[in-house]
Amino acid sequence: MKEYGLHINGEWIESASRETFETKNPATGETLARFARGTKEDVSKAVDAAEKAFLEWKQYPAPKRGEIILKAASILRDRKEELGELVTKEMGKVIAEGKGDVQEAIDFLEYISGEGRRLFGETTPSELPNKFCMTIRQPIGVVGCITPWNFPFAVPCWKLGAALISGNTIIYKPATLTPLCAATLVEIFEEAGLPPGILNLVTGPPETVGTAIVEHPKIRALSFTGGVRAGREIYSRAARLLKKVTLELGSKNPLIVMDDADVDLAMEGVLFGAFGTAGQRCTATSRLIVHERVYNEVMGKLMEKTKALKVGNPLDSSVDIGPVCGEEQQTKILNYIEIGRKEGAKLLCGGRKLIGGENDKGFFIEPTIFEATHGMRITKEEIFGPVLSVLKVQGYEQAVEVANDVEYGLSSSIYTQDISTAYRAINDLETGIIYVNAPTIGAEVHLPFGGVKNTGNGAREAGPTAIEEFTEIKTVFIDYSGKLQKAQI
Ligand code: UN1
Repeated sequence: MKEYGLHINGEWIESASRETFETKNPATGETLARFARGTKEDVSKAVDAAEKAFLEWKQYPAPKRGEIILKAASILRDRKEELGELVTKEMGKVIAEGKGDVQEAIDFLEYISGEGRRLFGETTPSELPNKFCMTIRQPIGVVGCITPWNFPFAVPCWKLGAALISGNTIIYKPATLTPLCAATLVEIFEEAGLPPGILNLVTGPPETVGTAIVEHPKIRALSFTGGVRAGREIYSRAARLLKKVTLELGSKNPLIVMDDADVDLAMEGVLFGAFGTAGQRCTATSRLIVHERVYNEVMGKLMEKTKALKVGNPLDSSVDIGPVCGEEQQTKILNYIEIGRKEGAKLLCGGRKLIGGENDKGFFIEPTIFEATHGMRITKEEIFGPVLSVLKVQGYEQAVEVANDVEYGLSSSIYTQDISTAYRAINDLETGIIYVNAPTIGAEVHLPFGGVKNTGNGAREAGPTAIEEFTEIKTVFIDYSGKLQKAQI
């Protein structure tokens, strides 16, 4: 079995604890590799290396940094099939989506490599003669990137790519469920020519490695994607050190089907949105809000299509839904299903884990649909699994009211043929991302990604906004008048 250490200053080293942990295939239970369990001391060591490397990396011309990132993208492209399989084996999403995860990483790295030739500042006239004003973007220094397991290539690349092009050096802590994808990504950046010390990988549990990153005074910025509870903890601890923090947290994404919708199209969207990645996307459709006039038609079609979904080993290309990512996830999801039952939601299909034979080795849950009432916990809390709550509404106003009445605001969707309704929804739905006639998942990398309310703190990853997270603006005044000129006086 492969063993990995921590990657610090360009070398694979043992952790100070000498302890290890394993990563397993959630479909089969097979152990994939063993990893070093990092400690606070290891994080400090990584920060020392990153601090030193920063001195050189920040002087490296940004277009040259872009070339390394582009090279990493091309290695990912050459190895897409194999890496897609790795995602599927370690995280459990079906193989087409495993490759999609890698493709999203490629897309973003290609996109952000070009930012090396932009990193635009602004120029503006001065209020005084013979004086010039502009802004430039500068890197922050050593930054911490803490990433989730659900997109083990795409989401890390959003963060690492943007941090690197901006000239920062990185302490990278991947989720403990997907360290093999992370280590492979680090190897790829190294192969692409990234000098030592710039990207340091410290694997290990959030309580030790995560906390050490959050509390290390020399890590000036943090980028975190994960649960809302952890996000709150990170934000408050980092606040004491006045760190710059980007948070991408929970969601409860609604998909509205209006009475004039193309119902067949909408049902395809719901199926992909709710059960793609076994519902383990920040963007997953977790609430289906249906106009009463099409309710029966929607439910009939939805049940029929959901019952036809095949759950199983995600490497089998005929499978629609793979396992959820580990026992903890499975327990949490099953617990929510139980909560739904107890609070009186009507279980329309699914609701169980798959048992017997090969199923016992993995963590499979049937696609589950509840007919629910707005306000139940299953309609308000993030479940992060293949569980959909359906809510019947009387019309547009109520649909929007229900859609917005949650603490989160990442993604939303409306199916309607009416252009006015579509534009009203674009205006009215309180989310950072909205889709018209498409499900809540599937954002493209050259547009900003992020949410409002408790989904985060308003920062946007990906797109042209990606670099904001990782740069400081410096304001420059150049006075060539040869005399002291006093602004405002
Ligand atoms: C996530 O779930 O954290 O929009 C990211 C999507 C993907 C990214 C999801 N492109 O569904």
